[in-house]
Amino acid sequence: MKVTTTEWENGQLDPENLLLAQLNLKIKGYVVIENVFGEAQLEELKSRFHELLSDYIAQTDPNRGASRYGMPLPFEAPFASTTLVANPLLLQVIKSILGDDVVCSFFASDTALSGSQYQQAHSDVEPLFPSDNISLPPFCYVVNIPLVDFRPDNGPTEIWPFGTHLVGDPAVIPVPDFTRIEELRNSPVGKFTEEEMLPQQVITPAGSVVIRDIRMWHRGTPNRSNEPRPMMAMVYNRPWYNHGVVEIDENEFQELPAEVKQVFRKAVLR
Ligand SMILES: O=C(O)CCC(=O)C(=O)O
Repeated sequence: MKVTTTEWENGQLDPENLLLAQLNLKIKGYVVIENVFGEAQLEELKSRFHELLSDYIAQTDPNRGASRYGMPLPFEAPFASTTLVANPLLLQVIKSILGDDVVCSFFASDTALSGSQYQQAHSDVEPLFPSDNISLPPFCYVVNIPLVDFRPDNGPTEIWPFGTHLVGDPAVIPVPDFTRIEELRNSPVGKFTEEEMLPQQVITPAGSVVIRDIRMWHRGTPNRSNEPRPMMAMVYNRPWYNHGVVEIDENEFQELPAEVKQVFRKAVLR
């Protein structure tokens, strides 16, 4: 969906667009909001990101499948800007479903390098009540920010927006185990996701924001270009749920604007 200039200036979606975002999230399990970040901010993010990624690759083996890296991000400039981590529009949408007391519990990135292959379809989380097999209301959203355009050739994320986020059956939900990708792709659920219920590619320009229910089935796809395909990954959840830990320098935390402190109030200060 596109945001109007007035909505940007007000830092609020108008009621109709807010409802549209909510319908997408609740029913399809995701929404894409375009043009959230501009060229100048993206250049700054990309330049620091590539420095960090080179260092990380030098010290770490691929950890999300071959030629694929999940890399934590430091909570500092340019990543920790208020427009990014407590963006009023994004928070308006997320809080309208998860409540005003949301917490950000994960601050990282996913990069598909040239030569990366398909992951298996997976939910990022196990069901909360595995023995009850029930469909629960939303409790956690992933916010992905593509730092380059997502094109068919450079490994865009694929999603299964057909209510997969509402499946509560642990026997069916595909797990995020990247040491057994081919085995899981060849399992009955893997075959179902690739042969019976075809996924959709998320094709969207750099600077868009993809908000997705953390339970929605998705996967990384092959990057056939010569450039890395990086995206930031943040997780916002209801306060009783945690997806990870965000670490923030204590002095830096004290300087943060109130709205950022509020969302990162559960961060570990060091
Ligand atoms: O990088 C992507 O497009 C998706 C990656 C992913 O889903 C994962 O590593 O869990």
